[in-house]
Amino acid sequence: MSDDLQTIQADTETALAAASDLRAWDAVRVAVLGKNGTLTQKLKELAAVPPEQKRERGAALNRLKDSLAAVIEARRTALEEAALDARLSAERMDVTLPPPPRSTGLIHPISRTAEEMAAIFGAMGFAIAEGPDVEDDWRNFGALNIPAHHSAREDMDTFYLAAEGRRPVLRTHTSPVQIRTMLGQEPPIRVIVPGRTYRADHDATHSPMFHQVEGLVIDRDITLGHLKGCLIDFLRAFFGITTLPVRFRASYFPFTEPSMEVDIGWNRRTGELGSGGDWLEILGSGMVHAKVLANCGIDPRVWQGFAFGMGIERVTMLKHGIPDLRPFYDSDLRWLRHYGFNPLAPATLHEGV
Ligand code: 2U9
Repeated sequence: MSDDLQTIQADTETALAAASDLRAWDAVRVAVLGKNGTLTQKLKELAAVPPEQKRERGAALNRLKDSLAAVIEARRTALEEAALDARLSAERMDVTLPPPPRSTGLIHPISRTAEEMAAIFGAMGFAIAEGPDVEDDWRNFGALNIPAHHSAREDMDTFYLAAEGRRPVLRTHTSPVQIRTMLGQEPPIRVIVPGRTYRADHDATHSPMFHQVEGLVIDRDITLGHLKGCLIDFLRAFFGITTLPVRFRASYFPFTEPSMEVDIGWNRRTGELGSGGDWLEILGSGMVHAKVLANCGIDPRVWQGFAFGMGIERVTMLKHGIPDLRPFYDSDLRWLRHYGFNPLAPATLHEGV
């Protein structure tokens, strides 16, 4: 091989060895085999070679072209494999590592209770319904058969918002979401409604904003027996006490008839739930009032149902022995570290709640 071709071969091999990534490799390829590459240039010059040398020179150029094309291609394959190896080892995931430390965050007890309720009622076939915090007077009161003279409608109990014509309110319960559900879909209906609610109340056991979960079941031939069975099962699952005593006590709500308050057995002196002979009120319930069904276009002679409601903070305090309501809203990390829940262990019935 002539000197000039040997130089091209040696220079190309040196440059290829120095090319550490595909960009550098491509620059070498273009510099040799590209339109103005060193070897391409030699091929172009073949036309000017005297006829007696042309054959030999042409053959040498072609051999060199083939051999350089092969080494260039081999270098590309090697660089691609190295890049893939580097990516695979950089992206390697050790599935045996422990979960992240707790400093990554904790689930607030209110969220945890709402999740647990969703798991329990979800297993019974309930869906979750949600709605806006700002409601109109009719959905919050009128449709629910809450009469004009009812104390809940007083300014001192309810936050009314200033607006032309109508009087929007911060919902005092999540019940307007059940009104929306009944207006928006045909029975049968089985929903629970978790969410923020507002009342103009502020002391050690009342906050102007608190959380409720309410439930609504509408179907043919629903009886008080369904209400009792559903709530007894729920309370025993939620508090994790299979023998939890549950008592239904006659009461009054404008939106249910008959209405019942539900008590669970506990020990007033020690605060322990499940035994002790004392009773603690835990939620309200009843058969949906025929007028409320009719207000939502549902024929009470065909469809009946039951409803219930409870305060999330209250049941959370009882379940976990939290003595004071106020720190629920203080965002104090020391409190959250004590009462918060592991975000990587979500509430499921399968693991127990
Ligand atoms: C519709 C029909 C009926 C929801 C119900 C209660 C009883 C109740 C309170 C418990 C403590 C609210 O957080 S609390 O202050 N709730 O006692 N709620 S029955 O009844 C409904 C709701 C919607 C359409």
